[in-house]
Amino acid sequence: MPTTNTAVQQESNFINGEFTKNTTGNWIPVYDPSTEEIIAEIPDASTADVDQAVAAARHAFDEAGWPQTTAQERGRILFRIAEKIRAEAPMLAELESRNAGKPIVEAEFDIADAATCFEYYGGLATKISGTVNPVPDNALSLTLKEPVGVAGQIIPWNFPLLMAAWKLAPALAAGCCCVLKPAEQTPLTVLKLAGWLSECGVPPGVVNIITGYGEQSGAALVTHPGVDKVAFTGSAAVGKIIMRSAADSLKRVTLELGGKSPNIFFADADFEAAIDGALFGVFVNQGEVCSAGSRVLVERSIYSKFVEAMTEKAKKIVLGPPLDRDTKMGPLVSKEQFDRVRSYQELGKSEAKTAIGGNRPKNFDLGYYVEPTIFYDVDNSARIAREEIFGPVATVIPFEDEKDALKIANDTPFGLAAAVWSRDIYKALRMVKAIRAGIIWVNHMQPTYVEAPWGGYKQSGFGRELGLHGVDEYLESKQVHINLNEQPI
Ligand code: TXE
Repeated sequence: MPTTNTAVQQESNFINGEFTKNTTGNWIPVYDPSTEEIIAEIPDASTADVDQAVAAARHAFDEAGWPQTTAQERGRILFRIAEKIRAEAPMLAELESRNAGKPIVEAEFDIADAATCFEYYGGLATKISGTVNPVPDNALSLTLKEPVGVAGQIIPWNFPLLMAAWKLAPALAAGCCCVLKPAEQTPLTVLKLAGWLSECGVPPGVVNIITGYGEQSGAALVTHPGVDKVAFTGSAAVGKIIMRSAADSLKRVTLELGGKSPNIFFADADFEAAIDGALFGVFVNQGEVCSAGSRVLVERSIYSKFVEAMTEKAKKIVLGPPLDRDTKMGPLVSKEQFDRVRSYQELGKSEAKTAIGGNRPKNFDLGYYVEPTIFYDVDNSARIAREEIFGPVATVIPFEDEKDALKIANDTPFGLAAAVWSRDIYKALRMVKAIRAGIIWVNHMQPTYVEAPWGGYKQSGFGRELGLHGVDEYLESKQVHINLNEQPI
């Protein structure tokens, strides 16, 4: 592992409104996964750095008056952040594409979505209000909504700036202060954002960014007594660790974890749209999507034709450099992810039949590229159908009828998302009601709107991001009872 390479941009933690010196002297390399080159280095933040960031956030929350700013002021700050992201969108999209390996066209969507997220919560800041409770006595009973305090936020590498927006925007709207740890693989765009916060009006300490590994700085954030709430997006394995360690100080925890989402195709669905939906559902963003439709359930009567059509269209997916506008699929984010997905591709060959893919693509000796892969005749009990692969690997499973489809769809430890494709609205809605998942699309897969809640059932976690629910997760409810009798009892 390289240490200090002066040819490479060295980034910093962002604490109390300033980029700080690397206190440990240890650097983590950040890669361009399409060339395997190091493009930057970030500090391997220590627990002392985390202490400093939490202290800054606590000061901003407890003493410097961030929660007391008016909702209008917080809203205006969020609007300014949205505008700044829009103004810098071409640069941010290029940086995101380069660092995460995602096709530039998809990175442009993500950056636009990040701006929209800040804008949405900017608007919502002035709509957060409490309630009057209909108590029976001669009294006025109120529920006040108050910010939960300092939020520790840990995000993954698949949508780097967008995930930061999903965490920061509702927290700031609610009046919370934040210490956010980006994934060690993809810290660059959120650090750019940090550099603009002051000009957008964010006071020092309200947002702090700590770079570093999960086991060190991430874990320190979760156990820190100065943190009131932890919001995490990542693997189910780390979600479980976080829940256990947050228990000691009984922190509020929200978890958005993995999935093995069923994308269900009935014979009466529009066939062409279905094929596109199946491919997009599992291959967008190289399949590095928590809601990926990685289990493709197909009704037996169209099964062979479906696998054939999916395979033919998959052959046309253009793999290439993420910055090339013709590229439809870039490399996976890291060597670790490449090795993980490659091992599932090999496992799949022994568990099912291969329609296409299963290897590293020819002519790609450099970069963490893998072939888009379709396994079929997969049994739902196979590991490739049960474990999250987080790469472009589809497992196609036949079903007999509605009852069978439902049984297979729900036979998973996860419950993040699902999609149902059918022209029969009665059947589609019966499925919608019976599937145990937090997000269900009908005749579509993957559209995500900031206005609608996002989160999972079962081992896909709990709590909701986005929409009105997203801000609720950063609020406490305070009950106030006012006696209206002039002679107190
Ligand atoms: O995730 P991790 P990884 C799934 C997906 C993928 C697998 C592994 O299946 O193949 O997870 O990816 C921080 N305390 N998802 O290893 O480790 C870490 O630094 C505190 C699904 O990258 O969960 C990073 O910031 N923090 C997922 C974040 O957690 C810790 C998106 C995610 O890393 C920590 C990503 C610890 N002990 C992966 N250990 C989704 N739901 O979208 C790590 N981290």
